[in-house]
Amino acid sequence: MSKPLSDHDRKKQISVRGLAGVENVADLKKNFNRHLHFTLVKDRNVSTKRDYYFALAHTVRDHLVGRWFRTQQSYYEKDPKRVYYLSLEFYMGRTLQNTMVNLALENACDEAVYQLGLDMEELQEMEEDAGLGNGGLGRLAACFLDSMASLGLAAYGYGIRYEFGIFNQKISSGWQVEEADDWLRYGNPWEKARPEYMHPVHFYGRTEHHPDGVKWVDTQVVLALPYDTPVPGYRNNIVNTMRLWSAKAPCEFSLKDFNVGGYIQAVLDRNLAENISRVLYPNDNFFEGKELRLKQEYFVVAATLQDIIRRFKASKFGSRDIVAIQLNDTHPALAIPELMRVLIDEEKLPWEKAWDICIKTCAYTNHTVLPEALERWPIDLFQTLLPRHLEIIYEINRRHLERVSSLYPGDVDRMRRMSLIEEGGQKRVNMAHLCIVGSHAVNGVARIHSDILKATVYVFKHTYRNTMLTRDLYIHSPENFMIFSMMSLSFEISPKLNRLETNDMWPISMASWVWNLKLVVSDDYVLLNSSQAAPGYHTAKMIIRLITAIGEVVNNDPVVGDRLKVIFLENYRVTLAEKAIPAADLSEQISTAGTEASGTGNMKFMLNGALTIGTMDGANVEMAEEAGEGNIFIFGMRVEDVEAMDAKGYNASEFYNRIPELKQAIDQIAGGFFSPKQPDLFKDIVNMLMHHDRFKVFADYEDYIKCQEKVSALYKKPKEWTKKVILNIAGSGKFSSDRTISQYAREIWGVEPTLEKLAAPDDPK
Ligand code: D6G
Repeated sequence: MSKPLSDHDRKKQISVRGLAGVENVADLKKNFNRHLHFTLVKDRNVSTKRDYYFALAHTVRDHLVGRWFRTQQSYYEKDPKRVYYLSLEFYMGRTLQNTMVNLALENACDEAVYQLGLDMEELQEMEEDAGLGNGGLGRLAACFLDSMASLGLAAYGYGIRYEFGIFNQKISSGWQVEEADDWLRYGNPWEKARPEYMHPVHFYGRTEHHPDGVKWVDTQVVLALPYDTPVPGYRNNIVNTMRLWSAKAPCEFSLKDFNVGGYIQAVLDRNLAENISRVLYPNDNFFEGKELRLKQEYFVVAATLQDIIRRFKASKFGSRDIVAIQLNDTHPALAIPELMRVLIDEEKLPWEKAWDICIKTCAYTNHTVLPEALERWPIDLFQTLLPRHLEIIYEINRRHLERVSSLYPGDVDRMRRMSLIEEGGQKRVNMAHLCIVGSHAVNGVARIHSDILKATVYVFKHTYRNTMLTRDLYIHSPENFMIFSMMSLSFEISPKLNRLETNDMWPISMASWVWNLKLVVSDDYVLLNSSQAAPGYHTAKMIIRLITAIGEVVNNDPVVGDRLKVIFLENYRVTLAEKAIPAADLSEQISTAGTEASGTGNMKFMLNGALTIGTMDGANVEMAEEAGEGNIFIFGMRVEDVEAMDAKGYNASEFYNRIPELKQAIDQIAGGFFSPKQPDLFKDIVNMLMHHDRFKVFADYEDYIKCQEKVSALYKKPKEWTKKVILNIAGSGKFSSDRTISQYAREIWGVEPTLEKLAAPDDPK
């Protein structure tokens, strides 16, 4: 089928990677052929590239099985404290290469695939991304799973097995168009359904208060069917589990319709229940407030807690210690009232005891301070969907406000600010407040973000001695990006390092990779943009349209067209990031100070050899510290400057009228220079920038341009540029998710990374 590597390329590859592991090659080939024959039921005359990918995936997966059993068995034998990472998103990307790397099978697989006359890269390209996330929050969860396994923690990821992940983006005539991400269409070789661990999840109904406790009755039931995906640690033979729930209608679903002769309708209606796990909400940093989303949030929490309690009761030393539950943002915040409901209504524990367990168990990671992102669910929706949970939330709030009022008698304003229930207009539950009150630890995702959070959480901290706001940073950067980066280091940086002794070295250029994409490349500069707009976010879509419009004009300009290209890479996702990030020279991290909690791309670019132009925001602050301020291009307002400007009042026209180039750029956008056929196409963007720009971007414009001039000057001195690149890479070690997870383990979860290695099982022969 494919073109194998040339002998020259293969020798080059072997000389870079070494030949370790070749002893497995014969077994791998045998198992590959066995899977092609018996699992795929294909012979080589009719096999497609996808069949070959599946045969390879199954061959590699076989090596996980023994390790997975042994790891899970050892957890039952040793009974360590379990850590549960609850997240509505796990942005995993592809699995094949990561598994081969972590099991040290990569060289042997490369060789086996080569001997079979196939091309490894082509097979890898057949794997669908598991795009069960929007961006940083979901990618963080995926990296954390990797690190928890690599550090030997008895950890689990729990989430939803969305049938459709983040949409596929197509650019059509310059506009974003969304297509459904049918990632499971050809099957997923990495998951295993576990119907024996199915749990019921209840919705709607009403509560009955009896002398012996509260009953939640007349509910509608949906079943949660788990699918397990193995999560291998890095070369330690440990394999943890990511368990994702899929919604199944029970057999008796809509039976009343059946009784009146509506059998067909009753079967068709099963879809309504099963819609719960149908699709990921494509909103990043934005609260949409849809009922189906609240159902998803309760669905994952209710199924997961039943599983946690089942495992807790089955464990050998059961009562020895509680478990740790980490809430990835407020999305799984219902874990708090659900744990209270189970402990009180089902396990019959008194409130105080249940609350003590709840606080000790739960910890909360905040991901943003932007008000439009904060989850505030209307009380009416809660009352209908989760009536018992609303009662519990009211009781948590009653006790909480009693405590506030005893500490601050008469301080009504404080009570209002700290309440879990927001009054005024539509009554809502503030999920962040619920998490802060119901957890023993709250953390932000970068030091500056934790500092900003303190202002919000401060009041809570004084009310609850057990509410710890972590002072230290929790910065994350994916382990596997690091491995990919090491690959690009060996291929790209080492020639560069060699050339350090000469005068003709040049910073890594995107050109080689972009050429591979068969894009037209200029000799001098390529400006790459890649992003996705939430389908309902008009401004974001217009910004994408503006970028493509600028590209249409600039790329065809007779003067600059051959020296500067503006390219929009469509469908940004994990696999695209893995290619584009190591290819970049300059990373722009230009959020208005105080608005980006951490960022994740910033650290990945740093680690992969790009220099940064950025504001003092999110992780940029610590990147500057680690690389040295002289090795990063910092510009713009600091948080204090932004606050001062807010106090004084921001006036975009002042900057527009004072800075001629800014005025020219805005006038060109407004006057149709980039959209000659529709001159007013970008009027909304211009109007926003001139009159309602809460990010105040014009205020940073002048400093940004000055800073870009410094970037350009340095780019002309390749030796100095490269030195800074090396200092950045050297300084990026702190941003490893292994370090982050070690810190979470010790400071929040009360567990020690074991760094244990299990003995290898016999590999499949
Ligand atoms: C995973 C791995 C498998 C294990 C199963 C159940 O599928 O080896 O038996 O999980 O583990 P528990 O949920 O009982 O811990």
